[in-house]
Amino acid sequence: MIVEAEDGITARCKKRTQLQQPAVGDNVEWIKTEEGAGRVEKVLERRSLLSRPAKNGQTRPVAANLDQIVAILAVKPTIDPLLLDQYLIVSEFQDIKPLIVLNKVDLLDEQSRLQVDELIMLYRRLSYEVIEVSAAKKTGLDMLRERLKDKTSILVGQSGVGKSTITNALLPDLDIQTKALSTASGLGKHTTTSSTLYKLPEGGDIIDSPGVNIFGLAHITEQNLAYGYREIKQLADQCKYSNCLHLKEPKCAVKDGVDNGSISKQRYLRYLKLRDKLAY
Ligand SMILES: Nc1nc2c(ncn2[C@@H]2O[C@H](COP(=O)(O)OP(=O)(O)OP(=O)(O)O)[C@@H](O)[C@H]2O)c(=O)[nH]1
Ligand SMILES: [Mg+2]
Ligand SMILES: [Zn+2]
Repeated sequence: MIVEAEDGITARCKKRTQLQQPAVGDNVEWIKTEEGAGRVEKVLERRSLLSRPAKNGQTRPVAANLDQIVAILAVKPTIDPLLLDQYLIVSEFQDIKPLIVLNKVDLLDEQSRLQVDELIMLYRRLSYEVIEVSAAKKTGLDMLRERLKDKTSILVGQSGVGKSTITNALLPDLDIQTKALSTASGLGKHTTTSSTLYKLPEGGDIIDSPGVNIFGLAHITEQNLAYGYREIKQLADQCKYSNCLHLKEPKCAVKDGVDNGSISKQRYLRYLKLRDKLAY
């Protein structure tokens, strides 16, 4: 791992053997062992921590001290609302501010524009902020800069949506690797392999992360999953049973909400899908 000192000098570090695994965004105490190298001795207290599920029911830290999770969407390779919901659930659960960014708006044609508008409207109605950018054409970036200012933000989203391209566009002196999607499948191939934090010129930090599996629903219980859906959380106290999971229970305000259209059927179906994933 790379540690940056207050004076901006960086060092390639190992960690003390007994020490917990540090994550990107951690503040640490470290000692210099030789020129450009050192050892992390202590991880300082974290104000937030994202983790992902690891082997044998354990979790691995992904990023620490975040203020904001920026979920990037793009029509190419594809928009994955189920993945978006997972990011939003984690942000609700960890109480980290969410921001949705639609990248590659330059690629939208009339038909995909309509589809995307529908999706954006759904999330805006739930009070999520959605901003539109094109990292390639450099549009919408001032708004994004504004939202990133003085915060520590992580960019997440499936491989190929343009996380590294956005990072490059925000940091004039940077040139991190990005890769064209393979034309046959349109799918990304995980160009970025580890999370890296960069300092923004306007103040604040941005973390470019590798594709999709950087965090899952670690620590999320059935109840937390329901609370991760704002519209479900809002209606849940009107359900007959206080422990209602909004599946087949009678007098469920959430299912009534789906029936009368106040809750999006699509979102509810994704809730059910993620529930299945949790149980598994
Ligand atoms: N047309 C268009 N292409 C873009 C835009 N932003 C990124 N791309 C392209 O999308 C491809 C993938 O971009 P990356 O920045 O490598 O994607 P990533 O999210 O970092 O992918 P991983 O590192 O694999 O997770 C590259 O070919 C970029 O040039 C955009 O706004 N418009
Ligand atoms: Mg990348
Ligand atoms: Zn219910």
